[in-house]
Amino acid sequence: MLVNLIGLLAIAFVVFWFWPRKGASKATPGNSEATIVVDGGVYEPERPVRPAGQPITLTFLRKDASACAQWVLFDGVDASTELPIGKPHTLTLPPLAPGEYVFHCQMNMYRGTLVVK
Ligand SMILES: [Cu+2]
Repeated sequence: MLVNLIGLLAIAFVVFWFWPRKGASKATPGNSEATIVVDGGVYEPERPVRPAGQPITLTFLRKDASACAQWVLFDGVDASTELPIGKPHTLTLPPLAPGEYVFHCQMNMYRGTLVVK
């Protein structure tokens, strides 16, 4: 019982400690919520631009039903995700250094470039 209470207090402390920072990064301008549409063999926009040094949220909307569009993978970033058809799907990338990061389908046919600066 006492152990549970201590555990709860520890969780509350962790949540309290990290909450303000999370809120701050969310409020930072530039991390726009634009959706990347996957349709007809292309990503639109093909060169989304996002700020460096903060988590990057990308929302993909896959309209393309072909199996080719099923996955999106990022070169040089430990991130990939399966995309449902017709439903927005959010992927969060870790903070990145300025540069260009190619993303593509699992067969490397659909290609886009994430520009971080
Ligand atoms: Cu493909």
